[in-house]
Amino acid sequence: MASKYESELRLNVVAADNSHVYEVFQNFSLSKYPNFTLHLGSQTVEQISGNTYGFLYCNGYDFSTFDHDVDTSGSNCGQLYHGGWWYWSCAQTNLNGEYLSPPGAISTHIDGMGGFIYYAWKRLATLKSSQIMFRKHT
Ligand SMILES: [Ca+2]
Repeated sequence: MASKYESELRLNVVAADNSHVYEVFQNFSLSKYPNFTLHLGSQTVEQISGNTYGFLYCNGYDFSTFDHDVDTSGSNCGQLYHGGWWYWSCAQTNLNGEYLSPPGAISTHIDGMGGFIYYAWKRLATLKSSQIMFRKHT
């Protein structure tokens, strides 16, 4: 069951060179514990062209972690990708993946896929920061 209030979600992503993009979705909600299924609703701002494998492709999936494997892969995506995320099989957006300091390099995990990445935008280069913000519609 989705939350009672629907919200707007904004995702900000910053690359190693400080370039940044954001995406906005309307009618975002999460289902309840334990799976926290992601419901992104409709996308109203898309700054990453050809967003295949972006955040939108996590829509409808459960939040999967190494100790709560509810992704659709036969593998344990949380363990392989070093994060918890709305993995499907597994994902090319890994915003809880390995953080490298300084950012920009490629993670050694799963040929780079285990890093803090947004593949649709910067491929395997690890990112500097990301934020997910949401607010209720009033
Ligand atoms: Ca799995």
